[in-house]
Amino acid sequence: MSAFAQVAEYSAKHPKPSDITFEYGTAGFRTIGETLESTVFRAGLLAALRSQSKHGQVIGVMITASHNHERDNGVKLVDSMGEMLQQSWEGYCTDIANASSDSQVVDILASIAQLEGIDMSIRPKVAYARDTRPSGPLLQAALEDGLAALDVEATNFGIVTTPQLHYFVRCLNTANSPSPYGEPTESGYNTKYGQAFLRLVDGKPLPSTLHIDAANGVGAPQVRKLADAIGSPYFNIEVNNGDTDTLGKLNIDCGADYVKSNQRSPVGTTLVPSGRYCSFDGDADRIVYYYADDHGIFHLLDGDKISTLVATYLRDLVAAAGVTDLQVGVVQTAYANGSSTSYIKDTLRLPTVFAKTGVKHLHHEAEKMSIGAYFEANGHGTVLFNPCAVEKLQAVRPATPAQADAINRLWALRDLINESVGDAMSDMLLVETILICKGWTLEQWDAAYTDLPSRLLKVVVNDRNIFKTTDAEQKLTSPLGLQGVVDSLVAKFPKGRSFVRPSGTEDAVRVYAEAATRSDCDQLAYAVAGAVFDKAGGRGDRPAEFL
Ligand code: G16
Repeated sequence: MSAFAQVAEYSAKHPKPSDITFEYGTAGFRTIGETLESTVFRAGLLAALRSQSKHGQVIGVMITASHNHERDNGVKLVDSMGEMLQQSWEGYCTDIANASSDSQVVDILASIAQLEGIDMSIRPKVAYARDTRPSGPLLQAALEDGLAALDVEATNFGIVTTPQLHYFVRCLNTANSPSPYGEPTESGYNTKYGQAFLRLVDGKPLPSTLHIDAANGVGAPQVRKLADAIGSPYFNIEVNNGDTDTLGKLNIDCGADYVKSNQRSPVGTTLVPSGRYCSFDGDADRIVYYYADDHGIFHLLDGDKISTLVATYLRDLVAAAGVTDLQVGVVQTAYANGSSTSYIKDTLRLPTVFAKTGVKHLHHEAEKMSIGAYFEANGHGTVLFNPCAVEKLQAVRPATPAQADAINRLWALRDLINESVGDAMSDMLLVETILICKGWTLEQWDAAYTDLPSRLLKVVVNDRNIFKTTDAEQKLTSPLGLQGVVDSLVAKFPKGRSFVRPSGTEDAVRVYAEAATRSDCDQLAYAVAGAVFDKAGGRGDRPAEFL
């Protein structure tokens, strides 16, 4: 009997909407939740094949639309070390999602199996989870049909954060290796990161309460469990926007994306000077911090500020450990504030490279560095220790107690960091650790450099696919002539910079601008957004002019 004998029958239960073309974008498929049934079913089939192509290793499937509106949902595959799906497979995902008939679904599976030389006798293994969205149960049922159609050994991790699923996949696939990553359970996750945190902060002065805006998403219950597991005044938190039961609240006027884009505190949070605040996004893979100064002015500590804090701390520890040939590097995207890039290059004197938006792109660049810190300005990122760096650290024979302490701290930091993907909870513990060890307030952290005023806008257009970019998405090659308009607008403003790119997670085009002053920055951002709207089929309201 063919390995695909049952696929057509199951597939018939999940017909593809004929009027939608799906694309595996920045972080998998994302669109209106109810339209994704066929796509999620087919993602299950693909996850099975991917597992077989990896000789039966576990592949992850996460059902989430992260920072998007609650009506959206999405699905992405997690590769065997907990990293984003290998890019050569993204095309397969798009192809199968768009197959127009059940028999075509089977044909595509057969052709991938042949192209990849897959041994169909291997029993596939898939681990899956979802976030709190209302369309989650429907899509989970579709996924389970896809897994049943290929007789997958499946593990349901329930409702967890996206980075927790990445962690579970890595744990499962390293369980019997010389370096197991951890126990693939929620409590294993909390114990691993919680214990590493306590090892690093033990004996230091206690920090004040951290107020966490959980975007009314899955991060709320999970961070409470983490706090219970840590059970120490070193992690004294208050969770706001933690309502996952009431429909219509997820990511609305709260969460990391709202705070970063609007540069203001989330709903329900009144900032008090010297208070400490952070926001997760809806699936807790991003984090930003913020505070109000003595005049009540809001200040954002975004992914750029996190990467500079972390890179500085790691650089100093590596130096204290006496490891001379270990270089800490930083990976950023075009959204990185110009001041952060200058600070990394000119003050920290660390190498920095640019990657396209999407942690999958940054991750690969960071892998090339000895210790690579990658963060998007939106607060999504982590740190990777290259295997060569690990070997070098293992080879060090400390000559002084200070050197031994630095090495111990580096090992503990590695245990504290979720190396599979950006993780709001693990990143939060990392930031907390550094602030506690340095005895810093958020204001002291912020003092390293001053951001140029920046603005991120969304423009809805008829067809975002006409937008093509080059140079790490900093220049448009299509629509023809639009980049020239952007360049001429940028030239009018001191320290002006702006770029336009199609979103890979929302049906919109993103416009970023920065300039020397807030007024110049906003004028530039709205002028560029207006040009995009006028010249590339803007829909709805034209971006409001800055007054
Ligand atoms: C996802 C990706 C991020 C990316 C963001 C926005 O985040 O994982 O790397 O920066 O989408 O992408 P785009 O500008 O293409 O829409 P999340 O938190 O939504 O999973």
